[in-house]
Amino acid sequence: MSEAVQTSSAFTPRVFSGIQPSGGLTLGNYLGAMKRFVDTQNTGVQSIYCMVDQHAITVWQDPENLRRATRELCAGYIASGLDPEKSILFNQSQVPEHAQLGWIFNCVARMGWMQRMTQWKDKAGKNSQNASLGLFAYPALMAADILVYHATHVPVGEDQKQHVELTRDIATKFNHDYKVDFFPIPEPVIEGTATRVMSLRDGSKKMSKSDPSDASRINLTDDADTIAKKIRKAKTDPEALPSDVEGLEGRSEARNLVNIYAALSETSVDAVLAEIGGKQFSEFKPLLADLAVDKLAPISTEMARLMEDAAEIDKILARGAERAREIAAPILKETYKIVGMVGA
Ligand code: AQP
Repeated sequence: MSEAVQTSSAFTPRVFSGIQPSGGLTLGNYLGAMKRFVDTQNTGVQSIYCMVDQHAITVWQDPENLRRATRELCAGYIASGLDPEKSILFNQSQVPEHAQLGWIFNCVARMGWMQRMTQWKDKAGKNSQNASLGLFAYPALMAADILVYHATHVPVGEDQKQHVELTRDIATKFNHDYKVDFFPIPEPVIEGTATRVMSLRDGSKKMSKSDPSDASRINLTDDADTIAKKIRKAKTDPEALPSDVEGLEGRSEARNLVNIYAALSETSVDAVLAEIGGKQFSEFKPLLADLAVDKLAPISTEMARLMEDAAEIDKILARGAERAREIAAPILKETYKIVGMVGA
């Protein structure tokens, strides 16, 4: 078991995380989440990975696209190295305990807590009156996603840290209000050099599947030429690359490309800078493009192969949902008893 998932709490270590099937997967999802899920799975700790389709519909999703994106995400998980026998892979809507516990957490979480969520502010923007109620309540459902498994560790990118902190607040308030020690207080696991992969067009913005500019991101389904072209066109500055980390200060685009290189080659930023310090971007970008193609092409080829058999993917998801329910159902039942719901 890695150091990151060791715990001193009374709860058995268990990892939960999810990704929204809200469009194509990006290099940000891969480095910030999927690659790390695979590393965690390989430590042997019980790992549960979800395609959070109920989160995805908090903003409009075309039904056919949602179906396809859910299967594609499942294919992406497997192509990245998740083994559906070792890890539990399923889509959220097929385990109703998430939404059931989510309702209880809607009654535990406070309006003020939700209003402070930066993702709500960013996504709802100035038009919050027109945003869905689901988008506002999203973090309470995310708390249920985690706590319905008594998960103790949540590997996420930097952008999800605040939501995991809210999950901790909800678990603490529930335990306090009902005078129980029922829910664990889960830890966000945010580690590595790529916890926040930035847009290739703007080093101050997160790389995101919903960014209107396709040039801002590398999609896991991009072919080698597209990857090379996007990296070639990535925004940079006119200076040569520095030889130490201090030299990246104030150079967000340069930092981003170096971080991506370090994460893909599984080495430190220091080691990368020792190798490439002094080079111009015109020399560094082809190295990065070759590395990205090398690492991502096998994933994209395997995803395409898996996508040819939708029935097989659906079978994997259905089996995963069954296994997930075996854990979630007794925890929800116990929650209902604690809350005082007759019949539980
Ligand atoms: N750019 C990123 N860098 C590092 N980690 C990232 N993650 C997403 N983008 C980056 C991590 O991927 C996991 C799943 O995220 P998600 O797809 O469920 O939601 P998101 O964070 O809102 O991702 P997107 O791409 O920005 O989706 P849209 O555009 O639909 O909102 C999380 O662990 C996240 O941290």
